[in-house]
Amino acid sequence: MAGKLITVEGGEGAGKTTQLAFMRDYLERAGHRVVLTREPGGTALGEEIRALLLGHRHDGMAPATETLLIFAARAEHLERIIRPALAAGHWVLCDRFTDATYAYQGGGRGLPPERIAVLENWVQSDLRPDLTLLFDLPVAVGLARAGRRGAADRFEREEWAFFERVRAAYRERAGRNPDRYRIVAADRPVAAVRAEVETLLAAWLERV
Ligand code: Z5A
Repeated sequence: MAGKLITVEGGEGAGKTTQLAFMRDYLERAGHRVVLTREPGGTALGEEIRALLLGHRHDGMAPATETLLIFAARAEHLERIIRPALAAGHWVLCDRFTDATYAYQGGGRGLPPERIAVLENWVQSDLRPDLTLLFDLPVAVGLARAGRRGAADRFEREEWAFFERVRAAYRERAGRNPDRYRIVAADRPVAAVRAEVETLLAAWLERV
């Protein structure tokens, strides 16, 4: 595949969405066609699954159900959006991807990572992100930002320890995959985060 898959990860209120538009513009200025998308979601079916996952109609959903719904949305997303875009040589910029499943369903909910790996291998085959930016910040800072935004979704109502496990799982994965991950210190003003993102992208672009 000629295109590249770049994913952006982090806990609640990390500032991913805020920086994604800048990242798209930056990559387009570097001469790439960019498809900006998100998970769960990115397709009509995926957005319906997202509404089931984030809404409160199914509070207490079993972790296995949650994980299978996420991978169902991911399968559709890969088939309809991500693989065609990469095959056409476009760069895909995705707000969350499978690292989020390892962090939230694995770290947060306690699902064994081996189970997630089975689904990852089945649904994605050998497709993995080329680059992942992890927006890392203390849980308290992220939750305060998310709280200012309005009503909490099903994940945002979780207990504090859940978000600490999510953060730990992300950091552990980043530590084990230093070639793919770049950690962004997200607990700083928007302009400072943006400057770091630009530096990281510029350095990475020189290598690919
Ligand atoms: N999920 C999962 O469990 N498993 C999976 O495999 C996948 C997802 C793929 C998606 O919801 C949920 O799905 C997610 C995990 C789960 N959990 N939750 N909730 P989402 O997309 O709605 O949630 P999110 O990805 O966490 O988005 P977010 O909370 O909006 O975070 P964000 O995109 O990183 O932040 P933001 O929208 O850019 O900024 C949040 C607020 O902070 C906003 O008011 C900004 O103006 C402000 N902000 C942003 N940057 C800054 C800085 N630098 N300083 C101060 N204030 C800032």
